[in-house]
Amino acid sequence: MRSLVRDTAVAALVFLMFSTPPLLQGATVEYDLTIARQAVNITGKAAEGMTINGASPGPTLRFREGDLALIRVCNRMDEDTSIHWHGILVPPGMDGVPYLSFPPIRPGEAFQ
Ligand SMILES: [Cu+2]
Repeated sequence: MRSLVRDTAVAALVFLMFSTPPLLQGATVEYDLTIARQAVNITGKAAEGMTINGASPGPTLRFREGDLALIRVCNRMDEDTSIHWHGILVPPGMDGVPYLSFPPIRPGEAFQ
């Protein structure tokens, strides 16, 4: 009887080990992005353009699988805007398609 209990417990443990996906726990990676309209010079001729953190294109955001991304986007322009995370699986209310899946970021406001 004792052997049956032990064997059952071992079988249950093995089942749990192989039936649950590995838990990916990464770091919380935070970025602050500020969208603004300012002078840019990409082609050798100065012009006004949209920048992210003062540059165009904006910074490269780096994550590892399992990380939790915490991104704050601040709109310093005088019109609505957003950042669309095209091709990246994010919750629908955070994918940055204004008027479709979430309201745009109003001038002077931020979204996190
Ligand atoms: Cu898209």
